[in-house]
Amino acid sequence: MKKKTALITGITGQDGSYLAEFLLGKNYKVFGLERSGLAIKKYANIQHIINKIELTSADLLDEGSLIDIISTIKPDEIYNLAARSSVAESWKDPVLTGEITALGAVKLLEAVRKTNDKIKFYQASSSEIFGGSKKSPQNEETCPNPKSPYGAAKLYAHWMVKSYRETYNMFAVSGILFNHESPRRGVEYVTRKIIHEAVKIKLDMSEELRLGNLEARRDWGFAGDYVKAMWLMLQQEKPMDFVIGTGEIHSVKDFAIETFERLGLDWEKYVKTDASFIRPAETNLLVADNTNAKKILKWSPKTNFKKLIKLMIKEEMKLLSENK
Ligand code: NDP
Ligand code: GDR
Repeated sequence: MKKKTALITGITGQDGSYLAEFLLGKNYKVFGLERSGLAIKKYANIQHIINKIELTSADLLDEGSLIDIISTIKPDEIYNLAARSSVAESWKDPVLTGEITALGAVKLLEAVRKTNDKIKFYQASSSEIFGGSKKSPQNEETCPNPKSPYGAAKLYAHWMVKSYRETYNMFAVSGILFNHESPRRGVEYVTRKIIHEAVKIKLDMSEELRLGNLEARRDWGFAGDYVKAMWLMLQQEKPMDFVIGTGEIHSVKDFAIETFERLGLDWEKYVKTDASFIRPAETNLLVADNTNAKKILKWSPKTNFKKLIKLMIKEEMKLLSENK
């Protein structure tokens, strides 16, 4: 059977690296789109597979460069994971967030439509599109109501995917993913920040951890589990959007307590609140109703809250001990 070819945008990020690994395991030829013009290459997440994938440079904002790449590579599937992915940062730079996270997705959709509209297209949508939702848990029928520039940008892309699917009959779908974490998560996100700082404290490399809203709650899963759901969505007969999450919520405080306890530390001694990490707006209660994913995709999360923290601590220990 002919090898399938996939193009992943955002391959250097957390999800891109896990998805590339997963697709290599399925015998795909994997191409990764990296940002053109970057002075410093950010290959930490893909270093271990760099010889098995092909990287190609393009600008998500330059439709012509996307058309060139798609015409050359001729992918069967495209996974659009590239985005300015920080909700907190999106308040500081709403215009750039809109350009990359919203318009970037549409430029890619247009490039697909103009080159080969039979390519299957996955869009990394987000629970942030439900930020202001009055109803919880959220599923595929929940009315979107974003509460941040990032959420609004993701909703624009999400809606365009739906429009292209319905208007041009394209196999274009959005995975509405709730928070998913891993040792490859950027340290600007709260789970990795807690793990990173707590392990530094354990190793006498730091003395405190400063956090924003400790009462904020999230539905946290493991990124390694979630990339399988992305792939499954493109293997269905009919293109459909899916909500992907664990259906369980925990607070930032719960996450910190579990992390510090596991390290044998008293969290109250080290965790301080810092108003500079508090956002202009918080989301309402975001928790996934993953019924459709379980029933139709036969997908369910394998890694629970405690297991996630355990695996993140283990990797952080390794990383920081080596660099001590
Ligand atoms: P990351 O922030 O780890 O990765 C984002 C990727 O996008 C990086 O590879 C980055 O490249 C790339 N990128 C950013 N700007 C551009 C640009 N202008 N042109 C090309 N590439 C660009 O995010 P995650 O892996 O965590 O998330 C993947 C996707 O899923 C994102 O779209 C995110 O918004 C979405 N999402 C994530 C969730 C999560 O909990 N992780 C939940 C729901 C949705 P570089 O390395 O050069 O910076
Ligand atoms: P989120 O993730 O905004 O949900 O976006 P993040 O980890 O940044 O925040 C989660 C919650 O923690 C609270 N919080 C803090 N957050 C950060 N970053 N730093 C802190 O010090 C801190 N203290 C408390 C926040 O207020 C928030 O409530 C992520 C991204 O991956 C998006 O791309 C993705 O779409 C969504 O998850 C689903």
